[in-house]
Amino acid sequence: MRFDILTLFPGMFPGYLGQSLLDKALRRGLVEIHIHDIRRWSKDKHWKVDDRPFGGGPGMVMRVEPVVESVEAVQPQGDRPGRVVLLTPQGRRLTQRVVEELAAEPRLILLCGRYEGFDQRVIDILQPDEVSIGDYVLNGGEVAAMVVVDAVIRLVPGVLGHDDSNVDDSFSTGNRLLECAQYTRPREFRGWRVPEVLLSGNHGDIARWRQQQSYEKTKQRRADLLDESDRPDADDTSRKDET
Ligand code: 6GU
Repeated sequence: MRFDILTLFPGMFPGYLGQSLLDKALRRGLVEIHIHDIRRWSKDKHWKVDDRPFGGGPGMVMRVEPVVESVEAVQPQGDRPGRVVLLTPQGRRLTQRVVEELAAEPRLILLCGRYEGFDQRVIDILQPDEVSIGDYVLNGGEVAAMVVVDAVIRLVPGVLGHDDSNVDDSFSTGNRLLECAQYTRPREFRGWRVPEVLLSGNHGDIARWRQQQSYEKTKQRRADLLDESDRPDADDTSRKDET
């Protein structure tokens, strides 16, 4: 899968790209990431890409020409134009469902904004998929783009150790419940013991206990994620009850 990231701050990415899972995916050729500095497409002698808003008001607006021209220059660099995703707090909210949708694309062009946003004509011309990572304000789309890459690459076949390890992730199509508590050695620390059932070797009991724990935690913290079929005793044969 190929990502192209268009940004005014290309220096923010190398540290992130070197992190272990991503670094390995890049080295194995499963994922390709190209970073592009939007300023390269500025016609201004100071490489300016923003300007004051018509009608007045605080802040600066990203100009239409360098942004549109940067996307149009980058698109032919791959075998396919790719889906253009614009990171903005005005976008649809990123959820695991949206992540799954984006992971199905062979190429994503992630456009990071700064300042007070883009000239509206950027959106009118490019018709991007506008995505927000949540209801809070970031200084720019760069961190949001890293979030998108991070969530999407986990779904690229071969990136994770074994191919199933994302099916059970919280919020994924295979499991919309929160993860249950996990334990490893030692069996006891400062009097805090690992639940007996996990040491029992009884896989049926363990699976039921985990399902129950996931359900209880989700009910307490995120009841909005639950529906009737999520009850651990619900009569359904979907994979979450088999595990
Ligand atoms: Cl994608 N950009 C900015 N600037 N702020 C955000 C965001 C994006 N998503 C949530 N807040």
